[in-house]
Amino acid sequence: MNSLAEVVNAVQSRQRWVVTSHARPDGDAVGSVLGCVQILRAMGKLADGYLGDGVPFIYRHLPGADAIRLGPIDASQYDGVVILECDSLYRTRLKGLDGLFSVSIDHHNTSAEYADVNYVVSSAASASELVYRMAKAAAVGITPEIATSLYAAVLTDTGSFCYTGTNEQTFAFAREMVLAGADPVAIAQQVYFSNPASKMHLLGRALSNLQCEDGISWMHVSEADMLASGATEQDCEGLVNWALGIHGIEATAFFRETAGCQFRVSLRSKGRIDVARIAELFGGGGHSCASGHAMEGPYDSVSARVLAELRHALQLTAP
Ligand SMILES: [Mn+2]
Repeated sequence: MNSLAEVVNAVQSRQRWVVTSHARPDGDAVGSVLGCVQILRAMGKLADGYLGDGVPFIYRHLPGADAIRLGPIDASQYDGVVILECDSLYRTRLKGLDGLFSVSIDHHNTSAEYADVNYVVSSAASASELVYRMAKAAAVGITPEIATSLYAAVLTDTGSFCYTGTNEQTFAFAREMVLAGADPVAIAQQVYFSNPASKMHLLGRALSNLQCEDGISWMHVSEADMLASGATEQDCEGLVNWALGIHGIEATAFFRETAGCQFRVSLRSKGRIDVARIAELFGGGGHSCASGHAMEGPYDSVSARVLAELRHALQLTAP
């Protein structure tokens, strides 16, 4: 892994930057990209933010969100790319990045060192904390706009400071952001109390098929559920957490049908089992407490394969 100084040097020595993150961006992806764009500009660089799937509804109020581009990228217009929160270029689902000098900043413990410069710190609770470290190392002052984006990122990536990995460092970072002008109440209201109604209708459908068994819970939404709720892909974000918040449940799986017999699987754990390892078995990845992957097959066989792995992991870690 490279040092923070090497990251700053790499940025200083090139002028025109793409800043991007993974497809189906979450709050950390959006907030870290927006903050990083502002920080690079404060370093005197040209910087443009790209997200292949655009900015989800609940993050559109963040400063600069309306200037995020969808791609494809014209590599001749840039000298490098900062990739946040990705274990490969492929995760961005953006075309045009291949030839560019690349800097990877990530906090996933499954992250590979695929870029020219790699700064991966799995102890950080959000990628935004690492973006902040870069700003400090480059002596960039944190404006209220940067603070707002980076705070929204850590707020959402820690599940409002609840998930495993949240520690005093996380609160110290959040405090810095509030001191720099982030308004925690306004940000929380925009992110958590501004859901489209379709998301709540979809949640109702998911909860109506919730199942629990010996420490594991699971639920699913079908294409028909999506249609009946008027829901979009981004309405699925976070639904998985509802099935984890049950007494005695250690891990949960959320299955979403994306097309006939194609599923997105989200896994969550309270900490006893490592769900990143399970997602990796199916070609995905993530954190020990939050991971995801894609699978093919009828729902019954897809869910049976995932639940078998969860049961196995629970047995191995039985107290
Ligand atoms: Mn993250």
